Amino acid sequence: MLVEALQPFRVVMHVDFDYFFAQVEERENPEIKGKPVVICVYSGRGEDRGAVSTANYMARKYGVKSGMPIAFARKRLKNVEAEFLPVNHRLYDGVSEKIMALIHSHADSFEQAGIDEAFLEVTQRVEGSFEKARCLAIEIKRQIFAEEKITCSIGVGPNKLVAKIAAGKQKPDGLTIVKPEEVQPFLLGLPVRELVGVGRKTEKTLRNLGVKTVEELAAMSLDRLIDTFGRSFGSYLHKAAHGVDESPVQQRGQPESVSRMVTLKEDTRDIATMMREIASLARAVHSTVVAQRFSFRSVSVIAVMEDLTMRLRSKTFEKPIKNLKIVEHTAEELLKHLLREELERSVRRVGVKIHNFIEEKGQKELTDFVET
Ligand code: DGT
Ligand code: CA
Ligand code: CA
Repeated sequence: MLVEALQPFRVVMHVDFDYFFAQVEERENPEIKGKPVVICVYSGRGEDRGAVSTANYMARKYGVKSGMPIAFARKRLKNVEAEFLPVNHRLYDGVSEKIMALIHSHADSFEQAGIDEAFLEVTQRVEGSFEKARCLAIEIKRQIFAEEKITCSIGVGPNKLVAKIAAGKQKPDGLTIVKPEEVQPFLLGLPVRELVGVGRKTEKTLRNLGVKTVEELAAMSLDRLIDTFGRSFGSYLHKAAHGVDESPVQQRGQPESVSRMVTLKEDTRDIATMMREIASLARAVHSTVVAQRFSFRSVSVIAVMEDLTMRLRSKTFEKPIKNLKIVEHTAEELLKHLLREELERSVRRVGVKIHNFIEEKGQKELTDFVET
C-alpha cells in the first residue's frame, strides 16, 4: 500500500476510559457526583468483606486504590460522606460495548485490550501525521462524551507500547502525544515498572541489579538481559527500553468456548462414575484456558443420553473465576441437577465446557482478592 511504503512511522492510539466503573456509576446516579465513590467486590462473607474494584479520583485523594480491602477504604474515608457501591458488571459491559463500537469505527485496525481500553492503528487515515492524529483523538473523545457521557484518556505514539504508556500520563480526560523523535526522552526518565510487561517481580530483579529507570535498563546489554530473563523476555525488555515495539494492532483470536467430551465405558446414571471422567475433562479444559491467561465466568456440563439426544446445563458466575475446584464442583452440581430432571435415560457421553472468557491482561483477578 502506498501510504505504508512512504510512511516510515506508524501512528497508534491507546484509549483508556477514566475510573471506568466509578464513572459509569456517577453517570447513572448524578446525586453521588462530587463525593468519593468506591466500587466494591463484596465477598459475601460479611459486611465490608471484599476488595475495592476501583474508585473515583476524589476517593483516590484519600488513598483509596483498586485491590485494597473494603474495610481499609472505609477507614480512609471515615469522616467523609462517601458512596460505596457494589460492582454491576452488566451495566459496565453495556457501556463498554457501545464505546468500543464507536472507537472501532475510527481505526484502520482495532484491538480491544480490556473492558475499558483499546488500541487503534490510525496510520493510514491520518496519513502518518501526528497532528492529524491529535485532531482525531480530540474528535474521538468528543464523540464518546457526547454519546456516552464518559471521559477517557488517549495516548498517541509510533507503537502500542508508547501509546499505552502515554495514555496513562495525563489522567483523567488526558491526551498525550509522543512523536517518534520524542520517544527516547519520554521513556528514559520513567521507572521500569511503567513499561508494559514489567511487574513487581521483574522490577525487583532489576532493582537488585541496580536498575530502576528505563534509561538504566536501556544501558544494559542484550546479552545480560537474556542471561537474566531468558531469550524471549530479555529481548522484549531490550526493545521496550529503546521504545521499540513491532507488535501489530489486531484483535487477538479469542475462542468462544473450550470443551471436551468422552464416551463412557457403558451407559450409566452413576454420578461417581461420571464424575471421574468429568474431573479429568475439567482439568484439561481448565489448563488450556488458564494457560492462555483467560479467566471465565461460565461452566457447562453436556450429556449425550443413551438415545443420542443431548442435554446441556450451564452456570454463569457474576465474577470471573479460574479455580479448577470451582469448575469440578459446578460440573458435579449441574450433572446432579440434570439427572434429577432426566429420570429415565442413562448417559452415554459426558462433556465439560468453559466459556464467557475474560482476558487477564495483567489485570488482577477479582477472585484473587475476595478469596483471601
Ligand atoms: P483509571 O484508568 O486509572 O482512570 O481508572 P480505572 O478504574 O479505569 O482503572 P483501570 O483502567 O486499571 O481498570 C478498569 C476497570 O477495571 C476499573 O474501573 C475496575 C476494574 N479494575 C481495575 N483494577 C482492579 C482491581 O485491582 N480489582 C478489581 N476487582 N477490579 C479492578
Ligand atoms: Ca481506565
Ligand atoms: Ca484500563
